[in-house]
Amino acid sequence: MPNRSISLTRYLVEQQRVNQHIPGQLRLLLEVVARACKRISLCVNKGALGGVLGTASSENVQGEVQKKLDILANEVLIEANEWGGHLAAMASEEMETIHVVPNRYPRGEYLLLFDPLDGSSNIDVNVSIGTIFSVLHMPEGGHNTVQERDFLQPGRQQVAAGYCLYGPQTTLVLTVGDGVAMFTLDREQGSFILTDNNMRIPADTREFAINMSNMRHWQTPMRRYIDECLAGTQGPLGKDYNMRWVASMVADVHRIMTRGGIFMYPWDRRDPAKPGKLRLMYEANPMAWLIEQAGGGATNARQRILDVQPASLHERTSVILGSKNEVERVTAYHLQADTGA
Ligand code: AHM
Ligand code: MG
Repeated sequence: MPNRSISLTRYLVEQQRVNQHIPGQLRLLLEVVARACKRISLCVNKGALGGVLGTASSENVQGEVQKKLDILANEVLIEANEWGGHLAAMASEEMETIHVVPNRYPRGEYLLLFDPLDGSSNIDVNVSIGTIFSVLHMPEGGHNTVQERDFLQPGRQQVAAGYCLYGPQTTLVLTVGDGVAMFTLDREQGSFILTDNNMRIPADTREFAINMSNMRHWQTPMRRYIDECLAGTQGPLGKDYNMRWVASMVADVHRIMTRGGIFMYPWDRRDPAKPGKLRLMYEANPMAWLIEQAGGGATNARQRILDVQPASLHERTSVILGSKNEVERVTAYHLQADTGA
């Protein structure tokens, strides 16, 4: 049974006492994000009764039609975070440019990036969705005015990252660089309660997650790996695989955080100019850090995601993450193909 007395607040205070790496502003930031996620969770739960389902009459910067909940979740996160004095600016999948904290509020040291409602295609069909967030420190020698280039830091420089999954339970999964902790929302108490203080991903797996309908568009090394998985005990990997695809990265990653597996959204030929579907700064980076902190691996099929130097806020990337040995295998297949080995 979980120890019901450890709330998110207590966890953060105790982490600060032991490890000294959660300064006051960062703790406030994480509590505010968690509070915003609670509000989003309530909206998600109301569904049609709250009038939150369906499409808004707008598109985001990626040219994707926005859902009402995408916009609402974005507003909840901005309103909750802009007045507390802990942030300098925010960036979101749903906003073309950065949102600098208005002059009427004090500015803090941190930058917050988020995908307010990930897995939007699942909203109206009542399947799990989530919020993903990443926290960076303002670069040293900071500028008087915050600019987009302040955000363009490689993922290894994140100071906190997490996601909140709105599923049968609402769970917040968080890292500040000292392992991964999971909190479950207790709706009666209205608080997130620690339910796993050390999530670990097994190095091996028999479960993969990929949108198989894109198979004909993949590169050869990607097809090779999936062909080998499908060949099961008869093939070179010598084991039978299971497949899952929720089409909500948060839900797919959470399954991997819980029982292992490999998640892949590779580059494909549908739109060759795009390096992938998922966004580096507020989807791939936070997930990659969480996965690494839990003992897994995360690459863009060739390079560690956390080492990629971002060139723009909404940059896309291929994503291969999860159980370490399997991620290394897929990455090695790509590198071998590149060198003609
Ligand atoms: P979104 O941020 O617009 O919701 O898109 C990201 C989602 C991921 O959660 C998920 O892994 C992927 O897109 C699903 O893509 P597809 O519909 O191609 O399977
Ligand atoms: Mg998303």
